[in-house]
Amino acid sequence: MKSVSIIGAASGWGAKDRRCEAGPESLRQQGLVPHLRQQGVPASWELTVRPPANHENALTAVQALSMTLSQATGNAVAKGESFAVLGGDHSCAIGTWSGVSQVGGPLGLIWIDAHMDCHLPETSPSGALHGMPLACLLGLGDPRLTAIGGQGPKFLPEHVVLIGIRSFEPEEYLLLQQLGVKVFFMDEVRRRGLKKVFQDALERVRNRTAGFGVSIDLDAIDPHEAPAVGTPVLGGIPKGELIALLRQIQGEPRFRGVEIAEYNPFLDKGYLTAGLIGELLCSLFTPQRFAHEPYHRIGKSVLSA
Ligand code: HAR
Ligand code: MN
Ligand code: MN
Ligand code: MN
Repeated sequence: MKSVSIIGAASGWGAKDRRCEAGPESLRQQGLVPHLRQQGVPASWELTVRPPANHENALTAVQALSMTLSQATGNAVAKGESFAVLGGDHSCAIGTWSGVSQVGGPLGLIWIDAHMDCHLPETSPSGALHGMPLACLLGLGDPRLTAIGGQGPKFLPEHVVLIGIRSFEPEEYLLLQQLGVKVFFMDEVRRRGLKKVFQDALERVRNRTAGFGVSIDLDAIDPHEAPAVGTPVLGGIPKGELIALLRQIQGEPRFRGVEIAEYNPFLDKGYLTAGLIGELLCSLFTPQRFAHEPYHRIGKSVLSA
């Protein structure tokens, strides 16, 4: 099985609450890698990327981080490894997928989020960059961000699917509709069940693509089960359902990697969200012959120090 390269994206410059920048280091100190290895996942912590100390503003911070991050994911995929990018706020998606898109053929993307993250700077109510990464990846937004990993869109609209959406502004939905990107709202997930929606999503991202990835914003999951996020929205996806479905991706030869964003350790309840991140990674990467055990913290929490 492919080895899994873990890449921390330690930045909160795309969010209002910047403390999610502590996410990757917190997960590392809580023993995520030994846990994954115990579960049979050949994971290693490749590197943690950070914005340079001397950037001018949030945009140049995200730009610099995205450039380094795109090289890291591009390298992992070029070496034939799987990857897991751990945020940090969700603007890390610009770097993650711009890097992957440089390696071989059109790419599909399943975007699991409470939000659409498809604002332009002109339409964003907050100005926060974690509300814009999907637009950037579709080729729209600040040219300093859309140029990362080469000019132009990194995905064709028909190869992108959103799941779990329940908080958005009309402008970003209009943009997705104009582009022809499929959105599975939380209402539909509840009505038809995540299993059917997920099947539809997989079909789209596998259809005429060379590979596909999954971007998970933790706020897609119900905040009772994933409290450690900066912008929680009630009525999310039950974590058990998502874990069960991610297991299906395991055998997919064209699955490239995953991104899990928005973990803010200062907002966690005990290890609820940290544990969930371990579970999500195991569901994607644990070989089927291993029993799937709950996450036990091995290291020390940065928070209890
Ligand atoms: N749509 C809102 C904005 O752009 C809220 C974005 C919230 N951020 C996220 N994105 N966590 O998934 O300001
Ligand atoms: Mn979100
Ligand atoms: Mn998001
Ligand atoms: Mn596990």
